[in-house]
Amino acid sequence: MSNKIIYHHLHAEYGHDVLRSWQAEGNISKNQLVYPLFIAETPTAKEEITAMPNQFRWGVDRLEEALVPLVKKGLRSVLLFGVPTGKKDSQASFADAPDTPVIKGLQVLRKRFPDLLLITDICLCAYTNHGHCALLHENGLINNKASIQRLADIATAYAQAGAHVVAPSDMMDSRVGAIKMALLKHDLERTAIMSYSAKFASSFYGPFREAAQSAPSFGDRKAYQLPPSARKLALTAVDRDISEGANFVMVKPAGPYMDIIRDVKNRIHVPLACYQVSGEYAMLHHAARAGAIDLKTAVIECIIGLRRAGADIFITYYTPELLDWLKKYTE
Ligand code: PB1
Repeated sequence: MSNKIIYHHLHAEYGHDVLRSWQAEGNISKNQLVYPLFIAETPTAKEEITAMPNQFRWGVDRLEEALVPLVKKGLRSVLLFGVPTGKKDSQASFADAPDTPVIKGLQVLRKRFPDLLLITDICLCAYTNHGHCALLHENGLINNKASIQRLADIATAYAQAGAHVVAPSDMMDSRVGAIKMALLKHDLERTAIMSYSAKFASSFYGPFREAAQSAPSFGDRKAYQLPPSARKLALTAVDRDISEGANFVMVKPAGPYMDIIRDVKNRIHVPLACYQVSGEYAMLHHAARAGAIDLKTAVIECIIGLRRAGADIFITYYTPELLDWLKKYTE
């Protein structure tokens, strides 16, 4: 053993919980949590989502029941997904119909929870009869031009119904610019855009597709969601969306893409969201059920990791639990 004195004793730097909080890469507050919420077409519905235990599709008449306990615990933001039952066609017509679940939900939530930030997912997949996130040409290929016009119409309708933020998750080229122009045309410049910019063709969306009944009826989404191997392409997509007017950008999924989160964070000057998707949610849930992990410590560790990677906003189905757990997350 050399007689050299070790001057830097790391244990001294994190032996107390306050010291550990000093070491934390940024704090995590309840304001940074966004809870994805499924709105069913039947007003009185409360439908269990088999693939996502403890998650439900809620009818607009039961949104108060769903959200009062969470708002009391400090929930500040929800991300709304409509789940239409039968009304699907080639133009995604029901997406912005006056009685579509998201518009009805926005009207209820704006009145009942005036302080809640309302974000709406903007996509076509739940409303098209083929389940793709785009309108298609006769030959089945993506009709990008028609798709972004349709997405802009839907975003405008949701903004007019009370959405504070519209979040295009479709991955069509130039949809952010199209939505931005439409919002400005309708004097909706106060509506923010959160773009799902770096969204990958992931295997972790399965439970969501059951929840939202939005799986593609043929093929897959590799033609418009980023390849999991694409690191540079993610940055190009983020640059493009910010240049077209995105106020916030997102990396999705979250856990398997923490390098992308860090790459993007180092590059941009707008808040960065990450989406801990349905497959990540289910994986943690079932691992805990199997006794492989402790759910609370594992979920908190994942969120701390996403914060360390650079995320500022956490879209997670574990929001209800984290509203309780966040008190002492740096232990
Ligand atoms: O939790 C999740 O899995 C989110 C799925 C996500 C919702 N924006 C999309 C992924 C997909 O099904 O391809 C839906 C696409 N608009």
